[in-house]
Amino acid sequence: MKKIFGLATAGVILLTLAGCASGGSGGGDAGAAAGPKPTDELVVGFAQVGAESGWRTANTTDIQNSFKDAGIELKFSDAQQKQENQIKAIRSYIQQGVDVIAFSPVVETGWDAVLNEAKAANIPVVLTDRAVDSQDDSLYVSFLGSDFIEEGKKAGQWVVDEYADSTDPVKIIQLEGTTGAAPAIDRAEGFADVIGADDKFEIVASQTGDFTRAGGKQVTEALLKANPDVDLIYAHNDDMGLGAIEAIEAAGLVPGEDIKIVTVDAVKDGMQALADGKINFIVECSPLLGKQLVDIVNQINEGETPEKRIITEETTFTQEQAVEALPDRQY
Ligand code: GYE
Repeated sequence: MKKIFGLATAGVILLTLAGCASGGSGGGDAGAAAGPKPTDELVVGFAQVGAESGWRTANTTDIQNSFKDAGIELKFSDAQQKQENQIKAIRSYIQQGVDVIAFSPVVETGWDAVLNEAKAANIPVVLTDRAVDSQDDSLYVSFLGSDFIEEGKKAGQWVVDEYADSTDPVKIIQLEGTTGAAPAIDRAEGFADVIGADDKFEIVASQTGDFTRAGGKQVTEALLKANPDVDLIYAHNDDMGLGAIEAIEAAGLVPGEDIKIVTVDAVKDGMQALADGKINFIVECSPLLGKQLVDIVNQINEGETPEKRIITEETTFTQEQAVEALPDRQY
């Protein structure tokens, strides 16, 4: 009985909100049809993955600052790496009738239902950082973020070059990102593609550390026991690489020498470890997506069509390059 009442109440609230949206200057298409809204009336809902890594913290800060600078209201939620929390946040943004919803999908699958709800409410959705694997690309306006396959390839290419003169087998441990997340899937794929050309490279173990430092440490501790003769660790982000450093040192070995480490991200702590010789190579993944996201929101408001795929520009760092870049590194 209570449940039925609750549902009925929710229905009334939804209807009321829908009424407001179509009656006022409106969200989504309604806004575009009526002409652009003044910037200070725009409201954007952002559903963040969590705060699992240095990258994520830098990404959150950059997005919040960029919207503040642009004078656009940003509603922000942290899903603590749980898809159900992100779905709840997106539903609440739909109910509130925001003008644009942006989110970084924690995993690739399982978004069609909620994205169809946003579409039905005429609220444009922008994907930032991570992709969804939906077949229906009308469910989002634009996808802004890195090419993770390319990042995996760059990591693989460094490994191939580093061991070019070696004929011995090269044993590799892979620390994977969050299971099912686009960067975990694609960074594994790009890396495997490149090292696969030579069968001296062998991934002896591959396990998720959930993109966290604690996860990287714990998994490395366990995997080192089973594979004491490993040559290299490929971590899908800096934080897991930093966790691996702790585990390697605790095992009485020297990170960067006894066991080489390649990571992705190039956040400050990672760059420091690279400059200190504890990491050997970092593939950059830029978390600074805020300004481009503001641009996309403005384009939508003006009734323009943003590019469907906007790829972030990024580079790579050797130990020497990290020493040079560190003093100016903002995050
Ligand atoms: O590499 C990792 C973070 O999705 C690109 O998520 C992002 C990844 C980033 O937790 O550090």
